[in-house]
Amino acid sequence: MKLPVFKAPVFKAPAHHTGVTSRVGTWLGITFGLCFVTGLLSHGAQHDWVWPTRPVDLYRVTQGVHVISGVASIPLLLAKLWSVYPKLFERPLVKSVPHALERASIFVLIAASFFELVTGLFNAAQNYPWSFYFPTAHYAVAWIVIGALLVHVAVKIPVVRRTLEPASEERTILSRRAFLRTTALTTGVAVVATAGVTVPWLRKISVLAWRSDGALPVNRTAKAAGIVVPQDWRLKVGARSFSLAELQAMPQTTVDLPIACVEGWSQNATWTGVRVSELVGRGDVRVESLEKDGLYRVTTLPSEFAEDPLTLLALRLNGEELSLDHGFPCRLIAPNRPGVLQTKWVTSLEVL
Ligand SMILES: Nc1nc2c(c(=O)[nH]1)N[C@H]1C(S)=C(S)[C@@H](COP(=O)(O)O)O[C@H]1N2
Ligand SMILES: [Mo]
Repeated sequence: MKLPVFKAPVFKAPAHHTGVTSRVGTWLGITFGLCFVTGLLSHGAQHDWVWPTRPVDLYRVTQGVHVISGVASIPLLLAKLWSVYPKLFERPLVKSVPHALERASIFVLIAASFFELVTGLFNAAQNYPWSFYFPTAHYAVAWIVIGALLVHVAVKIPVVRRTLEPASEERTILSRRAFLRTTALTTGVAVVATAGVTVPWLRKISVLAWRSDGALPVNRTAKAAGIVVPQDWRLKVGARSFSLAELQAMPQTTVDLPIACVEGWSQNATWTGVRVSELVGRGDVRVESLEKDGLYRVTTLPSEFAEDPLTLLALRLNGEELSLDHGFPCRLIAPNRPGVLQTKWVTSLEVL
C-alpha cells in the first residue's frame, strides 16, 4: 500500500518576495543616489572646491535634500532588509566564487549603509560622540556604499527587470501591495516629520523637526565656545583696526540670507553690517574668531565670496544688535555658504 506523502505547507510571508524587494530597492536606489550626490556637493561646498555664490539658497536646498533623502532611506532600508531577510541566512552560505563575492558585497553594502544612516542621524540630531572625525568618515564610507551599491545593482538588474514587468508572474499581489503601501507611508511620514527643519511651510506639521520654533537657532553658544569679548575689542583688518563704534559708523548694508547648517536645518534672517569688500582689498580672506580652539575658529573666504556685495560682517540680526550667541560683536554672513563657514565672533580679517 502506498501511503500518501504528507507535505508540510510552506508559509512564505508575503513581503519576502522578489517583486517587493525590487520595488523597495528601486526607491532606495533613488534616495541613496540623491543622498550621495547632494553629499558630494556638501563636501565640495565645505571644502571650497568649486561652489558658486548664486543662487543664495542653493546650499540650503542641496543640504535639505541630503538630510531628507537620508531620513527617507532609513525606513526603506529596513523594509528592504525585511523583504530579503530569509535569503540573508540561506544555506549553503557560499555556493561558488561569484556567489561568495556577491554575498560579500551585500554585507559590505548593509554595514556601510547602516553606518552612514546612523552617523548621519546622530549628526543631524547634533550629537557628536565621534566629534571631529565625522565628516571624513561619513564621506569616506559614502564611497564604499556607492561602490557596493553599483556592484549590487549590476548583479541584480536582470532580476529587477523580470520582477517589475507588468506581465510577470511574480507581480505584486494584494498583501505585497499592502507591504509596499506601508513602506511608502512610513517613509512619507518620516520625511514630513523632519522636513520642517528646512521647508518653512512644513514647520507646523513637522513634529520631529529639531529647531523649528521659527527663531534663528543657535548652533554653538558663546558659552560652549568659551567666548569672552575683551572690553577693548577691535577688529583687526591687516595692519588697521576698528572699534565697534567705528564699524557702526561705516556705511551699513542690509541683506536677507539664510543660515543653512550642514545638519540640515536652515532659517532665513535679515542681517545688517559692513560689506567685507569695503573692509578688505581683493583676494581670499582669512577670517579668525575669538574662539580659542574648535574646528571653525578660522575659515578662508574665497575671493568670489569676499568680493560679493551680499557678503557682510554683520553687526545686527533682524533689526537688533547681534546677541553674543549669534556672534557679537560681529559675524560673517555670505550668500550660499554652508553654516559652518559663517564664522561668529570675528576678530580679524586678513587678505591672503
Ligand atoms: N566661531 C564659530 N563660528 C561658527 C560656529 C562655531 O562653532 N564657531 N558654528 C557655525 C555653524 S555650524 C553654524 S550652522 C552657524 C550657526 O549660526 P547661528 O548660531 O548664529 O545660527 O554658525 C557657524 N559659525
Ligand atoms: Mo552648522
